[in-house]
Amino acid sequence: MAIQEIKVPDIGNFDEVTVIEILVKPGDTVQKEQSLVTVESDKASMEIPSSHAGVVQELRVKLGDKVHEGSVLLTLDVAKAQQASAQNSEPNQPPAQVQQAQAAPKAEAIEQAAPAVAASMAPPAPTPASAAPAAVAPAAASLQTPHQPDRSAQLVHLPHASPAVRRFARELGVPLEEVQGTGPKGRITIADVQAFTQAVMRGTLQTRAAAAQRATAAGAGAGAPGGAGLNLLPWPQVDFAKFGPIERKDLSRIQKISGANLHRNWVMIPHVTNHDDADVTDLEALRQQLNEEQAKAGIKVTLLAFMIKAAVAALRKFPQFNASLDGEQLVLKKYFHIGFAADTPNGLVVPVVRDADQKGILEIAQETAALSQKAREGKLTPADMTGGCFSISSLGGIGGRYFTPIINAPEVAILGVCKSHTEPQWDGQQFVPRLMLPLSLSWDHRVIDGAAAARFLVYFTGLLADFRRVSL
Ligand code: CAO
Repeated sequence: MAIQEIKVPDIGNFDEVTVIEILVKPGDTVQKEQSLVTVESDKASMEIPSSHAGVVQELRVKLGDKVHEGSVLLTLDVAKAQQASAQNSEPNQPPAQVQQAQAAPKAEAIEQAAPAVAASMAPPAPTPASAAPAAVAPAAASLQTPHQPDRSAQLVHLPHASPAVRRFARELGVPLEEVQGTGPKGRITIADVQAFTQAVMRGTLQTRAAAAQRATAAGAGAGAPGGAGLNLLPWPQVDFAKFGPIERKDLSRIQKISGANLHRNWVMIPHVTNHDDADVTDLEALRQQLNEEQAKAGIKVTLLAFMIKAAVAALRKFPQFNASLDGEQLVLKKYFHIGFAADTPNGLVVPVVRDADQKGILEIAQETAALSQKAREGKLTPADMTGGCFSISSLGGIGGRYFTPIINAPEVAILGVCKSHTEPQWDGQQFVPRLMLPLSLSWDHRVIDGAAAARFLVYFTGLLADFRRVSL
């Protein structure tokens, strides 16, 4: 017997989290990366994967326990897993169909435990009561439970759903206890949560919380408020196969999670996007020179590193961009962690370069390259993706002119970047060819005014046009 203690890994900025679900029991065989427990801070939740394969010997935590990095969750007999895998590789294996049937539950668990939890660790967007846009806030709010449920009751009476479904519901603000499960043994599936949301949006169903709110409003003689509910048409139900051949494909886990986060952010944050072009002719010459110098060291500098550095300078000058809304307060950050959107085969993730103010261009370039690689391999940890202050979404390596990036809550602004191109610019006497970089800045109008956004973008483009100013 070889016993291995499985401990809580680095969980980012969370000092202490609460165990809200235990997903295994003594005697269970677990795979490496399989989820063992779900933990929750006051703002986010995540699953803790196993660092080893093995058979669970002893649970060292129970529901409601507080744990931190290094806390022992359970012990595993890793030798048993090795024996099992050795046996599996021996002849006399069962026929293929039987093997598949046996492997199915494991595969599901591993899928749930995929390491990138970009969006699930992003704290939910704060929803201040005062400034939310009237047209959308009530619909979104109708999915929320107004009162924090009794915590001990929540821990004991968990609805029958997998952690992934539970998290998906939490992100949409869906009260799981009101959702009818259609899976095996009444298990609630992602589709059930989606159906619940659609029914609420269509108005054919209302949550108990919304019903209670309406009853209160009616009792107070308020009547139906004009702005309540989006009152949208039902989502079109189309039999696509009627029109031609089709194929159905499940969304990836990251797509489901990031989709729910993007949807929430897009609906709940009043976005405005400003566009401008930066003259990066001189910066591009500097970048190429640096790349020639650094070729031997294997360091490649792209515009992204310069933009991260320029973003730090702009955030310093305009601190309301380095902020988050918390109820009726603005949290102004004194640190500079810059996220960048990375396109991966499984979907969009946003790794974060920490303390970018304390790093040089070469160090940032190396770090973004390493984080991008990790992202594409699905190896980012929650710590790699949390704590961002401001994000950059660069489509510059692909093309296009401008787009309207969605703010990565609880941040209040994001910069979209497209491909630079040479075009004639008037220098006061004549047109000269200059390399221009299209930029799009989306900002949260609850926190930032149009004039401040324009100043931010003018300042930012000025930095890229004359990068020496970054150090001023
Ligand atoms: N203009 C012109 N060329 C650019 C450029 C720009 N703005 N930005 C990058 N390039 C060039 C690079 O210099 C590089 O060229 P060479 O190979 O000739 O040197 C090439 O484009 C590829 O760059 P890259 O994309 O690999 O590197 P990056 O540091 O610029 O970006 C990353 C890294 C992770 C941001 C990027 O790979 C990525 O995933 N972008 C997509 C982000 C995304 O999906 N955003 C949308 C979010 S909303 O859905």
